[in-house]
Amino acid sequence: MKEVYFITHNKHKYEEASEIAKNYKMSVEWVDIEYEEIQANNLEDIALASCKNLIQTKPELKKKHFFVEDAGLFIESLNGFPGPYSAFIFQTLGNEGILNLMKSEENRVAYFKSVIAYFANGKIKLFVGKTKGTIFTEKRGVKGFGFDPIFLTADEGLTFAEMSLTTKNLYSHRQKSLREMFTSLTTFENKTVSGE
Ligand code: ITT
Repeated sequence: MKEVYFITHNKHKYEEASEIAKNYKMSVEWVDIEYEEIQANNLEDIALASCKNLIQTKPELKKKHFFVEDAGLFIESLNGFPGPYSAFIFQTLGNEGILNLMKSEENRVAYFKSVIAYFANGKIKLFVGKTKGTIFTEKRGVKGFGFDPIFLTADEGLTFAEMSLTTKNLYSHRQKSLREMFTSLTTFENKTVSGE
């Protein structure tokens, strides 16, 4: 069984990835270490910079296969806000703050996006996943994390927070980028960016 390291502070993300990995006969090891996360206006630049920062500051990782992931919630009527600022906005405004901003808004369309930067054999590859839904009018459900209680999926009519991890893993943005990554691990040569 091939092992890849997932460098994240977020245990929920690791648990989602770990379950998906089993379908590909792979295993994910959780590594919770500090690294510099830049602020930028797209998730691709953030994930790539985090990956490069780790390679530079933790040279021992150069011998490993590892990935970082950056995700965000993009709300159409707010011109894509909070998007790449999702972590800060979740900490400051929280779900209540987003619901307040959306109080009299009829267009509730939103999507979650996940970008993985995967490093192996001196190269970095990006994998992207997106899931469309709407911002519900109140919080519903207690599972998951972050904006899960206010994100209603188009497919199931449930918020992510009302879904088990297994069901969220059928619909989420993250399972899409993870599946892309696990699928491509055997053909790791296209669309690479230098890791140096
Ligand atoms: P890392 O250590 O991996 O960066 P994080 O929790 O800080 O973990 P991100 O920066 O990728 O994760 O995510 C930004 C915010 O977006 C995060 O704080 C959540 O509030 C929200 N978010 C990301 N993915 C989510 C998901 O699957 N469900 C709900 N909210 C999510």
